[in-house]
Amino acid sequence: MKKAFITGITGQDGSYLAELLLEKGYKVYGFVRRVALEDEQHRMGRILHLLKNIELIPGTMESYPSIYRAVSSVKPDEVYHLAAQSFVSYSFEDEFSTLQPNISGVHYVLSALTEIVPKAKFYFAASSEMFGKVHQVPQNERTSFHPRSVYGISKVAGFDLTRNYREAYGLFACSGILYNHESQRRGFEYVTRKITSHVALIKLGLAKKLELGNLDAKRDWGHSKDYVRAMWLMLQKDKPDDYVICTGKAHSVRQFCEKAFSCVGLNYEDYVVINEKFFRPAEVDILLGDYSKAKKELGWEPTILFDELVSEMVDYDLQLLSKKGRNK
Ligand code: GDR
Repeated sequence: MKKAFITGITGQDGSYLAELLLEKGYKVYGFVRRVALEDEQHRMGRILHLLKNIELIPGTMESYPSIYRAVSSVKPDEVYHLAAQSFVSYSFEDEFSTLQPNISGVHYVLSALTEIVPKAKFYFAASSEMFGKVHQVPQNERTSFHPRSVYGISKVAGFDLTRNYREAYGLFACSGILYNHESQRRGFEYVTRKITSHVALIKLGLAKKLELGNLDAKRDWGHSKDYVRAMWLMLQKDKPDDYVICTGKAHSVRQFCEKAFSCVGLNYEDYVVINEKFFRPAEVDILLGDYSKAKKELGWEPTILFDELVSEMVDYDLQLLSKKGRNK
């Protein structure tokens, strides 16, 4: 039985990836903060249904000995490094708690693998935020990086570390340059879930308005379930490489609002209010990817596109809030 080790298993992608790997017959190990184990209902929300079938290893990404011990005890065949401070806005508020942990996290995992299981396959969650102030539209694997936040800078460093371990030490190390990917398991601070949860609140009469920042930013939004499949496919190849994973279609935050409110028969213009506090000091105006390489070499294509993604999220939030209302 193949063993997979996932950091960030309690997050959106970690939970979908764990489901996928269990379906494929893997033994799945998740590296989690000790506090997550102590506050199971709250922090494990996305993986509560999987807890019987996976093994959790407590530790911290900030400690090399902690990661070293976990890797030594599991001796994984595949490692998916998803853990990171991944909220871009927060990286402007506190640069230091994003840059250093995000970079050392990937470095520690790479180093531990090289020492303990040099034949293990490694996946790094890189990001379209590395393209930042884009040098071309659409972006592909050859487009140069120009990150616009400390978060983006940390991902460029992680990407370079991953490539360097591949080239210098022969590690099977891949980076997925993933564009924004969402789902009903997305955190509420990201713009998509903020919008869909407010659409539900407003529809049910529990809120009156939705405060947002830049409505003109454009993103290439896909579904997390599709994107975790791409992660797995990368590690099934004979040779490690880096891949752009996206849908090839961009929409603005405004269009996301328009679609989400229209799902419940409302007009976003009646509810959305601009608040300067949600603007970023340096914005990424447009991210649009080209997934031709992933299609050709991995046989990967997105199956859930914008309209379906938005309706799924709105429907889910409506159900969730209606259920909460009934249980009060
Ligand atoms: P992003 O996601 O920064 O692209 O990173 P987010 O959903 O936070 O922002 C997307 C765009 O929406 C604009 N925006 C707002 N964003 C938030 N969060 N809140 C608001 O009120 C708001 N109003 C407008 C933002 O300015 C931005 O342009 C996500 C994360 O998952 C990263 O970890 C990942 O690497 C990238 O996607 C690819």
